[in-house]
Amino acid sequence: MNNKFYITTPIYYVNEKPHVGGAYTTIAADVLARFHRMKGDQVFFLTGTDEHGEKIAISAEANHKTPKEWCDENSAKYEEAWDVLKISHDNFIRTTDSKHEKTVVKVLEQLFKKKLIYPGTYQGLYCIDCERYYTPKELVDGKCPFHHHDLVTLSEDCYFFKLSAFQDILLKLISSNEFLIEPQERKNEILGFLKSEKLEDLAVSRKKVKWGIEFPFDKEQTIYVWVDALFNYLSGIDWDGDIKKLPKFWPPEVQLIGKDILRFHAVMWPALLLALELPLPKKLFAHGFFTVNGQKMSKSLGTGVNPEELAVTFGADSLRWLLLSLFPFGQDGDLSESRLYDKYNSDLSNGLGNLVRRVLTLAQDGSEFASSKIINVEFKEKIDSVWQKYEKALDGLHFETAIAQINDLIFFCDKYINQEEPWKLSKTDPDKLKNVLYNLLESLRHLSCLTWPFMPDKSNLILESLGILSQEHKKNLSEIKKFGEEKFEKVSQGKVLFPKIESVE
Ligand code: ME8
Repeated sequence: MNNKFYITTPIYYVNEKPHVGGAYTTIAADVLARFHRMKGDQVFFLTGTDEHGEKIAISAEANHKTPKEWCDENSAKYEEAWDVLKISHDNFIRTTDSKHEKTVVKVLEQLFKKKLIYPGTYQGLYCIDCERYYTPKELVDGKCPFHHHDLVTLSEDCYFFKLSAFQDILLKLISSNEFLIEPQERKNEILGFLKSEKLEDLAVSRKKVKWGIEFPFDKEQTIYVWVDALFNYLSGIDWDGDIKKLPKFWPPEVQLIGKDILRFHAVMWPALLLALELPLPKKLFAHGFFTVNGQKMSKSLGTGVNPEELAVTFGADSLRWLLLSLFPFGQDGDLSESRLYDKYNSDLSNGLGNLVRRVLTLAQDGSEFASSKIINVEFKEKIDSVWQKYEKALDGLHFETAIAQINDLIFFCDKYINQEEPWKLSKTDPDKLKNVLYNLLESLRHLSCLTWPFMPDKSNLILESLGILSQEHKKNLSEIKKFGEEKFEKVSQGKVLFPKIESVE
């Protein structure tokens, strides 16, 4: 039976250009989506753009565009960037899609009927860049903790959602892991927050903000952009707002986010779902933040790195590998250019690329060992153990550990070649040569499958050189993982997979 696997990324703020932070989350989600497709699961992978709010209207005006034109233009840039990065999403949701807007309105109508939304007046400190109010406690030196500028005091009539009613149930569901938050530090952070502060009701409408979905029972107001945005996770799988007709893919197996938007996803979002009596996502995983060359990456200050430029330097496949290999996924880290170059040369050019070239050069004519069947037991055991650790790592979202397993197998193969010295065997022991090469070719096949979720095109190039591209893609994972049953009748050299790149510094 195929398992269903629904995975989401945040929807990216359309006022910004695609940045390497968003690329990081989306590549990670894509690797998981591809890994689950390889396992035979029924995957739905959702990403998209977040398109309402005052800041967007202001930028549109400054660019002499209507807000919708501005959103169309910028949203297309995300789609193009995700194309370059080989993101295999099943839907790209935009919060200006009319289907999405209708779903959000229906949600609010139902919450109103349930008396979980009521009118009132809100006064607070508002950050226009975050599109949210802050409590005085949350400020850093009296300023926005993210944008470091002063906040404006706003007072307005609005509608509130009874968020406070969900404090105890959230505490219970999070502590018991029924709503799983990972890594542990992030779970502790949310539990600490829920234990120490009383949840305030949430203002879910804005009078001041004109570029938004019209509030259903008060045409003077628009729906708070975060409530609008969060429901993309349901409208993106075709939910029309009817709580009796849930889409097949709900709830998600994993929602991936960066730690900056943890509270929205760990408190506001599950509370809204509980209010509608809908099942909660199974797992929320918040990854770390990275600095770039030791500097804080700031999207609003325009110091974000353009992922498409990095893809030109390293190639999209390699960039996907490099971004996920630099530091453990849940932790913070630095994305220094020199480390990217070093890692490219060590893992890819000198590692995988060099091994593939070595083996294919030695193998020249595949027909000789196509059906050679003397399997090296040590090899078989190594490959079994690599697959086991690799799968465990990806199930736990430890991308760097899965990559380390692949590197370990490359090292193992290189060592085997150095020990067996196959270039000498053609004269001394041609039968042994066939077996040595068979084991190596079979290992290359495994390596190409292990790298497939990370580097789909490079993986296909290896399979093509091995002459087994189309048949390999027809296999399920348990067939892929077998050792010694493949035949290699049409081995060819192929091109250099990872040409050396010199740092420009
Ligand atoms: O927050 N390091 O969108 P967004 C790692 N629209 N990840 C980073 C990063 C960095 N330096 N900078 C950004 C929004 N990210 C909302 C989401 S969801 C219903 C609405 C990643 O475009 C991180 O995953 O400002 C962050 O959560 C995401 O980009 C979205 O940023």
